[in-house]
Amino acid sequence: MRKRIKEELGLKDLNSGVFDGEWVSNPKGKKYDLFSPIDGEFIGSVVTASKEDYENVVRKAEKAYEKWISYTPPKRGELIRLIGEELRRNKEKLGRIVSLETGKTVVEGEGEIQEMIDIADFAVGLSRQLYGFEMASERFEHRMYEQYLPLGVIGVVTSFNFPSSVFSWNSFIAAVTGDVVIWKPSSKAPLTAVAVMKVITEVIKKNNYPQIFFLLTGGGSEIGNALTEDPRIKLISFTGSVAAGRRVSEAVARRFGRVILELGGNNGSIVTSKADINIALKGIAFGALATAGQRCTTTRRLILQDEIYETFMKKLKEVYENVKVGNPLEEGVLVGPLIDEDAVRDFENAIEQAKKQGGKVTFGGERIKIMGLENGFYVKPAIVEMPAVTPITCEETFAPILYVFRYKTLDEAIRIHNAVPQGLSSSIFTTDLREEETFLSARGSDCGLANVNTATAGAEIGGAFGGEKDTGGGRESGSDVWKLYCRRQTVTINWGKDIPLSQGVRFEI
Ligand code: UN1
Repeated sequence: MRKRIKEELGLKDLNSGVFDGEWVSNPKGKKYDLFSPIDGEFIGSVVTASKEDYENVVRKAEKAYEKWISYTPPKRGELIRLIGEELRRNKEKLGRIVSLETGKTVVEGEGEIQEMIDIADFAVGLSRQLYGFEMASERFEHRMYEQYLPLGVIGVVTSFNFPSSVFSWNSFIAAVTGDVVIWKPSSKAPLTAVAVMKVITEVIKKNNYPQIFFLLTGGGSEIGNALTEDPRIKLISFTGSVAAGRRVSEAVARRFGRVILELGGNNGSIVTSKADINIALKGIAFGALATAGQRCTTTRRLILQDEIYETFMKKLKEVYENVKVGNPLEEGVLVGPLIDEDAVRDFENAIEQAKKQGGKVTFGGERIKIMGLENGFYVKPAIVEMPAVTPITCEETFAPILYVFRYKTLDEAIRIHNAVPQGLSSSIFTTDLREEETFLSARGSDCGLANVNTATAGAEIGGAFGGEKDTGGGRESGSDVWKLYCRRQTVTINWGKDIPLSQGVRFEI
């Protein structure tokens, strides 16, 4: 595998993790070796940014911003279109790098790149639709409207589980509004970031556009903190844990910067006795098992109605029994490894705690060894039946653990559903109009994403993606989220021959 990823990356002589408009040939940070979670094999190294590299990149990014704002939004969109085309050509290759580095299945690795292509298309259309409102002025021969101007240099901090698509959700949208982006990828998935940046920056160079995407690999405590505390970085879009997000939020608020926070999810699906059982089974299995339970949107809690509890659980366990765990590069495998040893330990600890809190593990729940991949991080997905909402079920464990709860009335189901601190995604499986409308009403799901008869995971790019409560309140990707990357300006123009004042105030001189 070692040779393969080096070849696929096209990075034989390049392991720089810093891009300042050019690949910095000798960054002054540390050299990290990366190992695939699939089999523990070495897949490449990356040299991270030092404080000095950081300063250099921020200065270059500020310079790039001065150039970038002289391009009209449709011209900026044209660049994103070219990038989208190149991503289409490189989908398979980049997808494979995602799989090797994060352990995603082949279709999910490619899906990650497809998500980048989709958001590129969206951003191209958007580049001609950055609409402001015009409002009626109370003053004669006056015109009022709102316009959206770019913020400047922004920072995008991404996590390992979506190592490139979340970058593009933020960056392609921000770029058409006129912003310039510094990307700090997760230390667990920097090779994907280097590979993606290599593709993107070559398109930019070939087409004589200014480089507007910059890369700083490095740890959260160095590079992450530097970005967070730097008033030159107008917005930080952060994806990561609740604890880290709280620190980012406080630090950025102190300097009146802006944040977009995409923190933990602890997503629940309610399956009622009126559900189409086949759809529900597929939705729950995909939600709970895809990406080995390492999505922010993973279904972590199943809330099942009393009447169907036993029959549904029996079928669900049959589905789990048939799901193949193993080498994600092999066809037919649906669940690959966890990202690292710590993740396996978190999985085991959570199961232990759930047991202490009255849970019964009725499927899986232990580490497994896959023949030939002994150094990979594989677990058997767990189903844990809980007597009630307990502290461990209020936590997000980034692993395939599905806690199951029993309920009698929909009100009770919604109470259980909303009892956790996180508020990212949710779903209900039912064919009953009243049940689904209740779930979607003000007394229903308290999450940023609410789904009916489909999984908590697998959102499309066209909607605003994000969540409430401890998830941090941020929104990324589609809809009118582009406004978050802009400063809003209210404009008043007097084109008359007098200067009337608002509220009828007179000021005669
Ligand atoms: C994340 O887990 O951080 O909705 C993002 C989904 C994906 C994105 C997840 N489209 O599952």
